[in-house]
Amino acid sequence: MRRSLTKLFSGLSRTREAIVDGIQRALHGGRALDDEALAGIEETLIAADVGVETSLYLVERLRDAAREMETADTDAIVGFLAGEIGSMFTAGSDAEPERTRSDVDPGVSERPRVTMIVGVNGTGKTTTIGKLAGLLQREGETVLLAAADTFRAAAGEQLQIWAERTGAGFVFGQQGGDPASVAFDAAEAAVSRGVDHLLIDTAGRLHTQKNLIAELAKIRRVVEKRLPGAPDDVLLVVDANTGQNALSQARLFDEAVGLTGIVLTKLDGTARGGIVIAIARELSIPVRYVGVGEGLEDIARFDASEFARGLFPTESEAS
Ligand SMILES: Nc1nc2c(ncn2[C@@H]2O[C@H](COP(=O)(O)OP(=O)(O)O)[C@@H](O)[C@H]2O)c(=O)[nH]1
Ligand SMILES: [Mg+2]
Repeated sequence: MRRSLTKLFSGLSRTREAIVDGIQRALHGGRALDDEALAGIEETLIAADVGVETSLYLVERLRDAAREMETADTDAIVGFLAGEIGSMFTAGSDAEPERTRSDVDPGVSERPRVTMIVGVNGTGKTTTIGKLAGLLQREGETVLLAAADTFRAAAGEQLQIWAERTGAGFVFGQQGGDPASVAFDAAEAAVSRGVDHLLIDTAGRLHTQKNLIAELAKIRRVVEKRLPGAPDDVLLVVDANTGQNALSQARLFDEAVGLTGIVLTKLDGTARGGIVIAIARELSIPVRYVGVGEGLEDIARFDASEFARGLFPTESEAS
């Protein structure tokens, strides 16, 4: 298997086992794919956080297909669902191309590409920045990290450790300092050092949510002022264990700061990885990366067909 597929495959193991077990239970005793079995499969998908609407849709498709299936065994059903899920992502990506400005703005190649990382506390923002820095540097790009989470004590030190581990540059923000001025200084430094990428870490919690949103909007404005067209990406980091709440977080942040993508973390520890499917179907914001562990290399660029295969691989891919 390709390396990124292996990561996704093992990261999705708990989700996969839960779904495959549920399908087997629903078909217990070789029962035909009758209403009761279909209801069991629907429950299984909902429990994996595929989303109610999407689960209903998949089960209806399965009901239609069942009439033409010779044998309704687990393999046939899993194969069918993998195909449906794969085409669901493809349909979504046709409708919504990646929302990055660098594609349309040729000036972008002459300045650092700026990515702001946002999301609620503890979802994995700082860790994701560390892993992203590693990924980009392994690809030969130069990276500068900005510690614009000045709210939480030790947030800066945590990011600095990632900078040291990956060899990325680092711009520090004093605890209690103004995050927007850290971002501004970092934008200056990124230009003067001539780096390819600036990754900006932000706070996930302030005294109120309103303050947080206002602060993120200010960081955004300040960066844009220094580097017209930036930020190129605003990525929301979401914990896969959050369940359907991930959708409301995404809507909130998108409205407030305009998201270009989602990073779904902690897929490794959850049996609810179906949230990726719900996000793809219910939001027009693409999942760009997934986090599959706490280590430096535990990140993968998200690819829809790899995801469908990671969730439901064929026998040869699984071996
Ligand atoms: N298992 C697992 N843990 C993760 C992942 N990403 C982050 N974490 C852990 O989640 C915790 C919070 O991460 P942190 O980056 O500090 O979150 P932040 O508050 O959003 O910056 C830390 O213990 C991380 O090691 C992941 O993909 N998988
Ligand atoms: Mg953090």
